[in-house]
Amino acid sequence: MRKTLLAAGLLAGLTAAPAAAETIEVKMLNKNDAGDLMVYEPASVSIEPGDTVRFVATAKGHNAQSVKGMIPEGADSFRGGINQEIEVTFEEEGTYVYKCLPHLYSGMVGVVKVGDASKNLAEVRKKVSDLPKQARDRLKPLLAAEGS
Ligand SMILES: [Cu+2]
Repeated sequence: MRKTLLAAGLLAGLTAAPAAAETIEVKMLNKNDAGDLMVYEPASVSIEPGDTVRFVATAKGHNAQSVKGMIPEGADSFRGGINQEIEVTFEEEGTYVYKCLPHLYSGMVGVVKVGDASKNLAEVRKKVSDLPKQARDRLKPLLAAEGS
């Protein structure tokens, strides 16, 4: 009897537990298969709070760092060094824009959408105009998908 209760309790605990956190890889590339230069691949990822993105230095000379004013309020900024593989765990829901510092003018930007990405999307879109043209051109379609 005691054993049965214990097993039932364990089972209830398991079903109530949130899905295990995942780690998603984003490659830093000089060129992707489509021929685009200085890109993150994939350029946009959708994850859940608590998930981690690993920025992989597949090609040399790149980094990944959050763009000021283009992450949710209260979220931690992040900054990897050049050629540094970093792992960032995203806790706050919303849209995060990040860049490669040496290649921002070549449009090397990416987006991480965490949970309800629409939360700060309006604020993020307002800041797009502050970026260089090639970064704006890359970002606009990435930020358009949310439909709000
Ligand atoms: Cu780069």
